[in-house]
Formats: sequence, structure tokens, C-alpha cells
Amino acid sequence: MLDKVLIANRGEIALRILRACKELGIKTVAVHSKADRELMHVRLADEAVCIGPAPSAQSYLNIPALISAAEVTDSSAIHPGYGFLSENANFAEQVERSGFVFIGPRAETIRLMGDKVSAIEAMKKAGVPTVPGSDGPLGDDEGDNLAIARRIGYPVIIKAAAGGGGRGMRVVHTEGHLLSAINVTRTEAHSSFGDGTVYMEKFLERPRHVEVQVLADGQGNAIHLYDRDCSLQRRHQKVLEEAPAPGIDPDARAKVLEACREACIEIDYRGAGTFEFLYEDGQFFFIEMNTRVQVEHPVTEMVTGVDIVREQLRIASGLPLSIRQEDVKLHGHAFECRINAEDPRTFMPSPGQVTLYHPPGGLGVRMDSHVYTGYTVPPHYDSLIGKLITWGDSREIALTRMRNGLDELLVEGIKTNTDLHKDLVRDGHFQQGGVNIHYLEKKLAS
Ligand code: MV4
Repeated sequence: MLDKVLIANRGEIALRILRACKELGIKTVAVHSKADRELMHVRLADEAVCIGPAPSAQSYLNIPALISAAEVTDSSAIHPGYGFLSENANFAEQVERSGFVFIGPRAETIRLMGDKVSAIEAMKKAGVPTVPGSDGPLGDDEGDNLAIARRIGYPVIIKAAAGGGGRGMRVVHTEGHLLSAINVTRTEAHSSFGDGTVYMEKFLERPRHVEVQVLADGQGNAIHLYDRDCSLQRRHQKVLEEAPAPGIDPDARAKVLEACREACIEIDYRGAGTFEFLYEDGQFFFIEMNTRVQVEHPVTEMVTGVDIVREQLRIASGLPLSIRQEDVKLHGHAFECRINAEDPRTFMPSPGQVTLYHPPGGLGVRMDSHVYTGYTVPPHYDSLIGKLITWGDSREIALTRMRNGLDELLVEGIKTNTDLHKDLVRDGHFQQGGVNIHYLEKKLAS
């Protein structure tokens, strides 16, 4: 097992990783910015190193500072968490070249998935269903591009190969708008990502966002941990997730889960990963793969009993997966509400001191949060202050526990989105299950 892990992140995920390390007897190093001295995991870690000033660019994104911290503490490995450098192939490469284990896939896998064109190509080759599209980058020939769109059928969407997560996309409804949309997306992609490569897909108008969690040990073993529904989002920020995704066609689902598992073996994947799909009219369409642990991983842990961060640490230690596919049983249902420090009307971040914090409790209730009474939420980072996760034998019980948990949760001194969640878990369409990616934004507009 790894001897000492440096946690290259902050907030709730840093605490989540610290807990997993402690369970496995792994020593921990917290690295933090000047604004984050009071973080809970900094207090609990065996060692703590200040890596720079508050802005992320000078601390959590500062590769030389992170590698130096790993060197001075004699760490064996670096866990990147999510966000920050977690999907930066150059970081993974430099970590490994400096003699540390990067807790994640090989740099070349991160690079393959970071380029959405190569990711889609690899997945299509591995038998994962993809969106009908250009099957590769668009060239400069206008006639060719018009022909591709005509074959696919309008509406189409133009996406930047280096984009993802909603950045660098443009929907085209009619032929007259195609060529200018390609040009604009290309120019934007070039200036935002330094890569003007774009591709085309059929635009799906009312899909759900369903994703598949996988684990692979890089020794020929891979498993899936079923699916999650993350359709409730606003401006590409997920708000409330659940596992499993409700009301999915059983045959399509069984096929896609097995296809993801096989694709991991085909591309020699290592670590935890997520296949993102759009699900519409009973069909799955792959759009992107995430090569990190995700914010919403706890809902999968609750319904499978598999500790995903523990498996990441085992895999990075060179151990095989601790479970086989046959042993992964779905049990019950789970929800996660992302609790953000934000204005409930404007959604603007609302940092400041938490004057009272009281987390909910009880059977099937989990609160993953680094917050405590007296903690000050700094203004420099994202506004996630915690995740309320509930589990139940049935979707109804898990949802009842979420309603009660939200009622118990007290966060005073700052504004939060708790009232939005209280409203959502009482929404008739949401209670029914299976709302699409536009549902929340439409509800908020009305
Ligand atoms: C799409 C799509 C419809 N059709 N692709 C947005 C984020 C990025 N991961 C991919 N996205 C989309 N790709 C096709 N062919 C609609 C979206 C999309 C979306 C996807 C998942 C979750 C929320 C979304 C919100 C708006 C658009």
C-alpha cells in the first residue's frame, strides 16, 4: 500500500480523500493556499504545507509548488481530487517523471479523453454507442461540411475538440447558419483552448444526462458501478444527482454498462472514470469521458457499497480491484444535493463566516462537508460547501430522507441554495423521475 499521499485539493473532496487514506493506514499531506489554513482536512492531516497565495493559479494549480511539496514531505503519491489539475495530462506526466504515483489514469489516457474527437473515436472503436456525427474533426471544405450536416440531419451541434463540460459549443438549426457557426466556434476554440479543432454531432433536443461509473486496475480487470442521473443542472453546473438513473430501458442499460466495462479493458484504463451519455428515446449516446473521481461519486457508493476513493488508492498501490463484477449488487436508491454558498435568487457566490452549522443525521443520511461553525468560506474558490447524500431501499424512502435531511440542515451566516433543494425534492415531475437536462432551467424561469 502507498506510504504517504499528498492531497492536491481543498474543501470537501480533500476531507473525503483524507478519510480514505486514514482507513487504509496511509499517511497524509495537506497542501493549502494562504486562504485555506483553517480547512478541516489541514487540521486532520499528518502534515500540512502552504503552497502559495489564495488565487488557485498560484496555489492549487501551481505544478512546481505541488511537486516541491511532495518532495519535501517525501510523499509517495499525489491525489488530485476533482477540478484543479485532476484532468491535466501534463501534471500527471510531471508527477510521474518526478518519481511520484499520480492517482489516476496514465497521462496518455487523460490526453486521449481530453481531446473529445479522439475520445469519441476510441469509444466508438471499443463498441460504445456514440452520437451520429462527423466522426472526426471538421475540415475547411464548406461543401463537405454542408454534406455532413445534411447526412446527420438538422439540428446539429458544433463542438470544440478541446472543450467539454459545456464550453465551446454552438447549435445550428438550419443550413443557412452552418458555415458561420463552424467559423465562430473554431475561432472561439482557438482563443479559449489554443486548439481550433471542431466536430459536429446531431443535436439531441430533450436528452437526460446519464453517466456510468467505472473502476479499472490497469491489470486487465474492469468493473462498472452502474449509472447516475445528473440531469438536474443549471448552466452546466450539476445541482442534484441520483443513482441509479430512474426509468431506463433495461436492455439498453445492460448493453451500455457492459460496453463501458469492455471499453476500459480495450483502452487499458486505470483508476476511476465516468462515461457521460445523453439518453433519449431509450438510447444511450456517449459524449465525453471524465478521468477523475467526480463530485457525485457518493450516490454510487451508497447503492453499491463500493468505496470509490479506497479503490483509487488500492489501484495506485498496484493492487488488483477488490471486487469482481458479479459481486457488485445494486441496493436501493440514493440522492445527492449539492449545497452551495450562493445567493438563492442570483446564484452569485456568497462567501463569509458560517455562524452556525448543524448537519442532518440518521439512518441513510450522509453529509460530506468540510464546514464547521465558525468556518469562513473564502471567496477565491467554487461555492460548494457540502453534499447531502441520502440512501433508502426505494427511491421514495431515499427522497423522504432527503426532504427531512434538508429540513434538519442549518447553515447560518451565509446564503445557501438549501431552499432550492427543498423545493426540488417536493417537485411533482422530479418525484416522478426522469426529467431532462432542460427541466431545472425551465422551472427557474417560470
Ligand atoms: C450535447 C447536447 C445535445 N446534443 N450534444 C453540454 C455539456 C457537454 N458535456 C455536452 N453538452 C451537451 N451536448 C448533443 N449532440 C446537449 C448538451 C447539453 C447538456 C448535456 C449534459 C448536461 C447538461 C447539458 C446542458 C445543455 C446542453
